[in-house]
Parts: sequence; structure tokens; C-alpha cells
Amino acid sequence: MKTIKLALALAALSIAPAFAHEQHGHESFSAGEPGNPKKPARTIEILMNEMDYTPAKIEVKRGEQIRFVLRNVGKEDHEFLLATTKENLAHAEVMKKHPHMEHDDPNGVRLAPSKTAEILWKFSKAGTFEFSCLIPDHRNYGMVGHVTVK
Ligand SMILES: [Cu+2]
Repeated sequence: MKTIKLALALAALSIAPAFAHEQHGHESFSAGEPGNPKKPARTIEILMNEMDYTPAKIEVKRGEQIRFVLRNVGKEDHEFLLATTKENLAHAEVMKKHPHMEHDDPNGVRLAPSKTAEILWKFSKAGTFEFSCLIPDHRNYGMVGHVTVK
């Protein structure tokens, strides 16, 4: 199973080698789209710790806006990157080479211990998405959660 996932990640990398980051702002996002602050949103607080998220499973309705309030209650830096599993695995490969890469994308954030951030997100597509921490090894240790959009 591990080999298959790695193969997928490498395949994705070879298609889109360098622009995984530069073009985030112009691409459509796999998990929906950045939210509109003028529209109502449901708040979901997520705690980030070594090495998990609480809660790690979320259900939303298609079209719903969620205001994620992210709190790093751990002792290390952690990330919250909202995408498909395939995208996050490909992204994780890039992170292995650049472990201190900073994220400044609407679908993700990296937080130092005790820091809090908010992400407003509209789940405009049905499906199963994930949020994970792509700092090397964190995802493997359990820093992955799932969002089901119905
Ligand atoms: Cu982490």
C-alpha cells in the first residue's frame, strides 16, 4: 500500500514539478474554494497536537462555509492543509526536500506552538477531502483528518 501511494505521489510530481506552490493562487482548489467573509459560516475549532487533530472527522453539506479555528496546542510546529489525499501526498514529497517551506495559501497554514489561525472555506464540491500536516513524518504519525462533503 505504501509503495502504491508513493508511486502516485511521484507521478503527480513529474506532471507538475515546480509550480505546486507558485500557482496555487490561480488554480482551482480540489477541496472547494476560499470562503466569502460576507456570507454566514459555521465555526469548527480544530486542535493540533503531536501527532493528531481533534476532531479528526468532519461532515459538511455541499455549499456550506466553514470557519476553521485552528489552534496549535502542541510543542512543535504543525500544519493544516486542506486538499485531496493525492495532492497532499504529492505535496509531502516536496516538503521532504524543503522541510521548512512556509505556506501562504488560502487552503493551508503552518502554526508555531500556541498560535491560532482561521481559515474560511467553502466546500463547493461533494466528496471526501483531508487536512493533514506535511512536515516530514507528521502525516505518517497520524496528523491526518477527513472532511466528508455531502
Ligand atoms: Cu505536524
